[in-house]
Amino acid sequence: MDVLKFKKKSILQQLRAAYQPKLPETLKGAVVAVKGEATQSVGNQAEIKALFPCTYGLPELTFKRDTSAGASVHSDTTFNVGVILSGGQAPGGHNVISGIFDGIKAINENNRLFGFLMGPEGLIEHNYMEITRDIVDDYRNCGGFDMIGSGRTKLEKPEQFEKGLEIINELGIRAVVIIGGDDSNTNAAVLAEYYKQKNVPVQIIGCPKTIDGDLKNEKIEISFGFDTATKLYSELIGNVERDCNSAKKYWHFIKLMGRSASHIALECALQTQPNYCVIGEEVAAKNMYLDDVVTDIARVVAARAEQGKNYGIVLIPEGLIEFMPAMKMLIDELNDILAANPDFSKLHLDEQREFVLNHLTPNNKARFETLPPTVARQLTLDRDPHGNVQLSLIETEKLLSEMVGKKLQQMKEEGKYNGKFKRLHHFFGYEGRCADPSNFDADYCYALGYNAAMLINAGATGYMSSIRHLAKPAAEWEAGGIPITMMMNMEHRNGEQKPVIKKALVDLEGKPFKVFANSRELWARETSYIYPGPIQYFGDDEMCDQTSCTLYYEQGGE
Ligand code: FBP
Repeated sequence: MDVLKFKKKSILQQLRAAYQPKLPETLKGAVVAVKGEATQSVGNQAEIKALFPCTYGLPELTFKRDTSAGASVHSDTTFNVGVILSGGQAPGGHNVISGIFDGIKAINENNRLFGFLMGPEGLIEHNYMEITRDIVDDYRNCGGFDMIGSGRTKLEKPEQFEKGLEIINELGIRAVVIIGGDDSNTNAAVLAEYYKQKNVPVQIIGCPKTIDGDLKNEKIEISFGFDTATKLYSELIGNVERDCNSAKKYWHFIKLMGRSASHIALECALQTQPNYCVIGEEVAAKNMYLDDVVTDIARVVAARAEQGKNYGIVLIPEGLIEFMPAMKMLIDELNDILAANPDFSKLHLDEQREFVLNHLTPNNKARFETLPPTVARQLTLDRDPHGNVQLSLIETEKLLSEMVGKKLQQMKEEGKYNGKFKRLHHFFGYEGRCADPSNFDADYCYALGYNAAMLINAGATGYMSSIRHLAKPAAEWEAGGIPITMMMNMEHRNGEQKPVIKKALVDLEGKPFKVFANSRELWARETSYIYPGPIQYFGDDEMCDQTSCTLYYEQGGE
């Protein structure tokens, strides 16, 4: 056997590369941009307008097919484009890039695409590569961000914008597409404003990316990556459910990624029907303390034990603790302490704890002291460059299961519980972010990228690429651009009030939550698990093109 003979790609990868993503009919040819009314930001209008004098109030753009005689997408003018992948990985990033590539090439074959390496840092440090057809073809419909890499550097300072401008000018770049979440698209808006104020002819276009699903609003129906990541987590949860239902001896506590919002947990609950799922937004609305959540889970465990079922599945959103008002106050104060003391991380671990205890106000100090030391320590880890707590590093699943165990012990002593409670922990997060995109994400991402190319051609800047009516077949999707300032409000970040894109949290009045809330008591009592199985890439459209339950219900599904 030739030991040196090894495969470069799996059979699935090879077959998947040949998949042609579906493009909305509107984008299959020449387009005209129809302008809507002037827009307003979702909050703090006066402040946002003052901070973005040149890009505030822009009209929404909707593309229509240009059916006039001789209309063509081709233009004789050539231009170059830069692209940045920013923040956490999300399935479909490579398809956004291939969409941009095909879009600009449809406009003029001589247009060129440059990828800045390892996120916004690549723009500032002038690390880039030209993305040629061979490279694009190698990554079509593949997961990951490894074509150019990603990073979390925050683009916020004029020095960074000026450094970026040097390389933009050197490469003759007319527009930069920033593919990122709410923070990265906030940066895109700031950058667009900066260049416009300086009268520099560089356009900035954002693309909505994040598995968390919290970058959405009336105009951006979902961020890409959510569909694939939740399908993959649901497959894994389904497998754990089946194992659980086979052995009937463990309670599985599964933490799911998703940062602050609980969209991922809710979607996975709708797909898999676990015995319990915590929704952070509900915890906040009901002003629940950690002990209230623990007591409720213990109630379900005890009720199942009465039926002889000493097993079950609990889903926990990674951002849960931020939703508990008392914990939120503690985290906010810790954020400010850490922001004001940049050398904090250089202290020895014991000194760090001491430092924090000396700086917290009395109520927060008391709260901090009652937390298990590992969790307390995890709360003081470095923030990300946007000032966010690194929630993925906090072991909420262990914290909750430990506390539920203690509560059950107490109930046992009071004669209110007589079961067995063996627990296991899981965290599903990173394994979902680089999966090969589902057909939905492959199509959606390609359309977002292709549409970004059309926005550039239309001269737009400070806009987010928007593809709408996503519950319909891809051919009927609507394409256009939404001014990023329209999604912004002022929030407290890193000890200051900053303009940021408003995060979308789970709407407790929305249909996805209502469907869940109406079923959860039944799922708690009866074992009603659903095993969704793996993402299907080939087969009936009905199976392969399924959208998420969240999108389905949000768009009127019954
Ligand atoms: P984005 O918001 O940048 O898309 O990142 C999402 C996310 O996957 C969160 O769900 C998670 O908390 C975080 O990234 C983890 O960040 P890191 O990759 O830096 O560990």
